[in-house]
Amino acid sequence: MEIEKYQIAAHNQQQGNEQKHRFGFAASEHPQIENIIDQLIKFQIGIPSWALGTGGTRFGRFSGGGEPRSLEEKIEDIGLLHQLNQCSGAVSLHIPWDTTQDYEAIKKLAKHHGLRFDAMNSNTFQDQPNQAYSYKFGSLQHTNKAVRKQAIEHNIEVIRQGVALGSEALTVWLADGSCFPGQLNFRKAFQNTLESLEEIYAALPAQWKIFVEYKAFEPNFYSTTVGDWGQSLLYANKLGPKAYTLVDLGHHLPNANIEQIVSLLLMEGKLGGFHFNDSKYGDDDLTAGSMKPYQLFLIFNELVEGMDAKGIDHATGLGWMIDASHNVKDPLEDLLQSVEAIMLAYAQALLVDRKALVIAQQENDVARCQEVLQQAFRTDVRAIVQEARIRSGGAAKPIQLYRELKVRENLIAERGMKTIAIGL
Ligand code: AFD
Ligand code: MN
Ligand code: MN
Repeated sequence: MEIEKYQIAAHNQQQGNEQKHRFGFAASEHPQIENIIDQLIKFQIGIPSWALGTGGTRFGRFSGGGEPRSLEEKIEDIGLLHQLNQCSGAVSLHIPWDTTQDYEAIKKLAKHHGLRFDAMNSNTFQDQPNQAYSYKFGSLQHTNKAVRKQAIEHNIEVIRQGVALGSEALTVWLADGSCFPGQLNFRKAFQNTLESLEEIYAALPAQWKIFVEYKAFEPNFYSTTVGDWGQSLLYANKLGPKAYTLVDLGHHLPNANIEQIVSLLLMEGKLGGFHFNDSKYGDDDLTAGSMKPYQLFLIFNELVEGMDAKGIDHATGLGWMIDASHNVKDPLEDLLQSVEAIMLAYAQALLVDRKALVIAQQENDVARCQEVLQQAFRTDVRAIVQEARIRSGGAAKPIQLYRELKVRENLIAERGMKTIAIGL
């Protein structure tokens, strides 16, 4: 299914004057509004190929039907999102789940939908059929060199596939670690992982980056070999200038100050990319902004401040991606909500009165510092984000139009009720 431009135009027409009034008010309040709109229009968020189907938990999986059965259908789904919001213009693939035999056809299809290929993801957290060695006790960290070699070769193969598609980054997320005290020698596990990453790093083409994603726990429950941002930064620093840390919002211990992590990684020039999601308890993979919208804003506040301090282009300087899972919502509706929440937080961060904040910080006027931040956070920026979306050809109300056009019903009719997205 594809959404036609005229359907979006008709929907936008039906909205009447409400948006004009709300945006007019916002414009009267914020003289820099056109600048903000330009930045919002440029900002694109990568959709992970694994978030288009029902994620499920280890207890069960309740599909809503019409899930993409192939890489082509995943790209079509992201195309639908991008048509609706005009800011989901990238896809992040997972190999081997999304391996294709016909790169040119996939590139053509992505281009047709206005999508580019963001970071490629390797997978050494599962065993694949016909694989010689098991990853039960880790991959790049493994005590057996043959297992490490197999995992290194897989990552190099992912780079090769990414090159064929025009991607320019590899994200390595390792499930490596240990479940019980004494199981691992931490230093040996680190050294093995570093040596393995060095071999992968050596295979990166000139323009490429490698993102080292960290996670505090799960599937291992005692130690994780890339367990936090400090460990990820150690690897990134040792590997060299093409290596960066990737921050997944769900991969911290409770109450971690993620905005401070982001600020310091940016300062060090080592923040490479983001996986947005939200959580209440752990790596819940919930809709971005659904639990802690203030935290999301504070993270964007540091991102904007830190990127501006270094002259980094907001839209292209970092890899902006979602990493989510959907147990109870329609994955496409959920992704529309996540993208919207990210854009709202970004817009609010752009509104922060930086000069006033610097003065208040300098004067240790703590109450004023909070006032400045919350002035931006409590501003209703929905009309601003909506205006940016409409101007770039998207729908005024993406979820409303998605429902009016009965997109899910159409996908079920096309693909069937019992389909399972590849990889899930
Ligand atoms: C994991 C990690 C990582 C990985 C993904 C796989 O966050 O980004 O690629 O989920 O589904 O939790
Ligand atoms: Mn992730
Ligand atoms: Mn995760």
